[in-house]
Amino acid sequence: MQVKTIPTMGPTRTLILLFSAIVLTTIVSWGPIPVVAAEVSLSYANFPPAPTFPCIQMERWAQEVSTRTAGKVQIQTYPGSTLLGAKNMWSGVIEGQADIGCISMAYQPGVFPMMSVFEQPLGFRSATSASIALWELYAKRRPKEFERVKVLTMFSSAPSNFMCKLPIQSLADLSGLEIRASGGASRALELLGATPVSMPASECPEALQKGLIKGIFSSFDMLKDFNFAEHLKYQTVTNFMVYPFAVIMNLDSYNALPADVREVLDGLGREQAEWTGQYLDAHVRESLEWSKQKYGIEVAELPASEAALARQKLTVMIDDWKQKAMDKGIPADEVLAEALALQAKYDN
Ligand code: 3IO
Repeated sequence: MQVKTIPTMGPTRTLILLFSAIVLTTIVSWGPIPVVAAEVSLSYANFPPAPTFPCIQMERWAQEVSTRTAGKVQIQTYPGSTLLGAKNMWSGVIEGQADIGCISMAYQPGVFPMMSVFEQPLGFRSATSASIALWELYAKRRPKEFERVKVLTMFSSAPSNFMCKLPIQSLADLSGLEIRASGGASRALELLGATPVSMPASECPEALQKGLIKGIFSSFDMLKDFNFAEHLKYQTVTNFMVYPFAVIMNLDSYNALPADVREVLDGLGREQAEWTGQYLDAHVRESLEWSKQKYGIEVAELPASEAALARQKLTVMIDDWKQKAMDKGIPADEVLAEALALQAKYDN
């Protein structure tokens, strides 16, 4: 009887095969070796397009958080309403559809009875001073209206001005003119005799294209970042008011973070407000220069007598804000006095 013997490998071949198997298994199971393993990944939603200042500050913040946590935290950014849009940002973050989101307070009238003092015609002269004042008032007062979220930072637009198809040299020129604004700024336009058309900044390009509006009342960064200088040739400086923003985080997402990470986020609040204000003030100058060179825009001040008349007409807004705030139990006189004291401190 013949016994068939199974051919066996020599010891050298066995070792080579074993070694190859170990190397292969290692490569397959580890994958490409990462530089640092991110332990936490957070989504950050924003409504306007990537080149605009709310998204520029978002990228800067994401980078800072990554650096300061040594790569432990990675932020996935979603500009241009790709995760949440202007109108569902607030509820979307509260519900956890995004961990972090950027809101323009003017898009939710009535929701922020205290911090909407910054939507009133206080006459801040720069985004830097308004942003620091906004953050400091928030940090001091911690208003109830934000208690369902973690506030990571706040900042404001630069002062609002008219960007228009027609020159505006007087309040008479504004009469009945369809101008886009939002929140407090829309109320201001109404008091000045214009026809405010309220919508988020992200909807302006379409409204302009369709001819629904003749101009926009907001800050001059938009001339370049949305290319509005192409169609809105006449700029009128008013500096009546700003648009306040907040960067908010889902409470459960924040509370689930390790303590050292929470400390990094908390430590960035005021710094980010100041960084954003400074970036924006410089960018407004750049935007105006660019718009002059490329499209030959004209920039004029509202004549002093008209500006004084306008400010006079707008004072009723502050009384209305006070009344609404007091109805919600807010010490409106104190809050307004604090906002004005911060303005005096940082505008000079
Ligand atoms: C703004 C909003 C998104 C992108 C650029 C911007 N520049 C000024 C604002 C202020 C604002 O919220 C608005 O609606 O005009």
